[in-house]
Amino acid sequence: MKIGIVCYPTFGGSGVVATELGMALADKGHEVHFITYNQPVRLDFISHHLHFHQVILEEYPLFQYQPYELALSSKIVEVVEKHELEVLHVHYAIPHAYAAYMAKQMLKEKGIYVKVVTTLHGTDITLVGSHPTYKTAVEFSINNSDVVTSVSNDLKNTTNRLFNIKKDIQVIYNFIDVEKYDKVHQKKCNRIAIAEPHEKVLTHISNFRPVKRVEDVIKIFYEVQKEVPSKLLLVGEGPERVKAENLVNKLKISDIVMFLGNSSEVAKILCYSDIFLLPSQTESFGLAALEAMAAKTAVISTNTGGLPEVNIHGVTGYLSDLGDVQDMAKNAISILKDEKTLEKFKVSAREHTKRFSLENILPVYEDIYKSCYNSKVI
Ligand code: GMT
Repeated sequence: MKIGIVCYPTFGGSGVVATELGMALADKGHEVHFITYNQPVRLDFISHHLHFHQVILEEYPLFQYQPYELALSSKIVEVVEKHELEVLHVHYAIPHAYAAYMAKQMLKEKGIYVKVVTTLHGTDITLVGSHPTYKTAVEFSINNSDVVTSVSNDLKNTTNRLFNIKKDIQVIYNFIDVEKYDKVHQKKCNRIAIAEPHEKVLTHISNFRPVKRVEDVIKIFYEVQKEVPSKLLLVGEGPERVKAENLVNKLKISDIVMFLGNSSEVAKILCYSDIFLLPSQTESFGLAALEAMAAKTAVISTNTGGLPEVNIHGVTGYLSDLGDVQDMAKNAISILKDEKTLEKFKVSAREHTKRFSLENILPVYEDIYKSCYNSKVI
């Protein structure tokens, strides 16, 4: 099929899911067109089936804010028309579902009919989408998508609670290419570059926004390193980075905490890790936790949002109440206290990811595209 993918090109989870999906579809022979403002950061697969169309914004003195939705919807019209796309899959409702709706209407005027699949990812519903500033337009664009999917049952329920949604939302979990992580593990993981053999490695990966509670990550680690010799790897960039650095300095642990910045080598970094920390305020799914589990890493997280659908308490890791740093530290120590327990959690975490494998989830999206394309023109 000929599929257009609209997404954020950044390290955020929705951009990662969209990019991995596009690459997997191209690998299966579909023609995939990414439409976004930059080349997606995780786009590392070269194929003649993959295309990238950049949305360019024009400066004009009158604009305090450049109208991205306008430029995006015009670009969508151009790409759909030129490449005869059969379906558009937009990731993150704001503003992509809205821009896709506008593009669809413009195309209709030209006698071209394209179906729109919208995937809700989390903060487009929970933190931003339901804010009165955006709510009306978000609700409208969800209700006017041909198919709506969400990345967890929790996000589906939250969407139905916060908005007046008139169509069924199909839950399709985030997915993972499990084999990719196995390959990295099979190659020699140069763990000694990060930690001494007797030290454990704890990792956190995020875009360092307040919702991720990076200060809690540091507080949990502070408690853990008192009991278990260990190192903390912090991967990512964002508004909370300076606060995090200040806390590390204040607690005098800067020699055992490493800030690695943004990285597209997540699988390589995770091969060093024993425990992944995700104490988020809310998390619709927690793709970073799934990636960690695929790399045989146990997860210590909060029990918010869709996290209990991914991290199984007492099996793949532990869940705690939001902000309960002491409980999360206690749980991490209980896993790290002996090699047998640690290995048991690591193996279970890796095993559980099979449920979210690319080979299970990809056909679900393909079926949606097919039935969408074959359904009556609207
Ligand atoms: O929270 C992020 O890291 C970014 C955000 C995004 O939309 O880019 O991630 C959301 O989408 C991911 C992919 O579906 C989910 O795995 C994350 O849980 C979700 N983040 C939140 O809900 C906070």
